[in-house]
Amino acid sequence: MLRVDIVTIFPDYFREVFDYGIVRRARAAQLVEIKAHDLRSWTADKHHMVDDRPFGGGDGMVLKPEPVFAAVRSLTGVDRREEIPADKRVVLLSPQGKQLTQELAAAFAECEHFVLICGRYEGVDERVAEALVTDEVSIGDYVLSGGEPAALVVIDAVVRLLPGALGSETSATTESFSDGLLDCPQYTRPPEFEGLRVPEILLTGNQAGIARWRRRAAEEKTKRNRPDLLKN
Ligand code: 6GU
Repeated sequence: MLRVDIVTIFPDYFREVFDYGIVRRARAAQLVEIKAHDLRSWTADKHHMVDDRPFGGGDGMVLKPEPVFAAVRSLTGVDRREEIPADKRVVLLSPQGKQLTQELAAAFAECEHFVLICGRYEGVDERVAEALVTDEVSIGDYVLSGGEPAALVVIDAVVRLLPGALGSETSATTESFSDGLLDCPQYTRPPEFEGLRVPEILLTGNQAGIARWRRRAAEEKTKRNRPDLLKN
């Protein structure tokens, strides 16, 4: 069973999002346990302060290190990166992180416990990245107001890779990027909709012809939408 702990100033944000689809099924089957924790519960002062003004000046507030270190200590038993066992990951979600890939999601899916710390866009005291976390992760080159939506993305990408999570669907679903191409286009009934026809070859039952068409269509779509995947 994979254990996932989310550390956030908005625990209620996660109230229902894990109650749908594959993630819901994986939780019901006890493949994963997901809990969202309020960062403020690890504050010691009476105002439950989680952020403060940046040293050196500037706009915005920065998440303080003490509650974040205390959260990781209480959830993992340790509060230094070097002491975190190989089967655990402590992840800081921030736009400064390395970008999430299918490969990284697969590595996360192999661990037994991971902690996701949701940053705020203004910043997190850098000592968290320097000394506490095993991975600093971004989900792409755009700015979110906080790490919470990124945590959802990471969890979805990881949970569907857990053995048994996809049920009857084939594990080939993980392979969209493994051959370096996007998935081929798919069609279903009706064969004609408002004058828009399904490619004729798909209606023939000619499996070899269909396989050739799919390969070509995947290559064309990749060239059009993701030419960067073809350049290497
Ligand atoms: Cl993980 N956090 C924020 N705030 N923005 C992001 C992101 C994360 N990944 C992409 N943009």
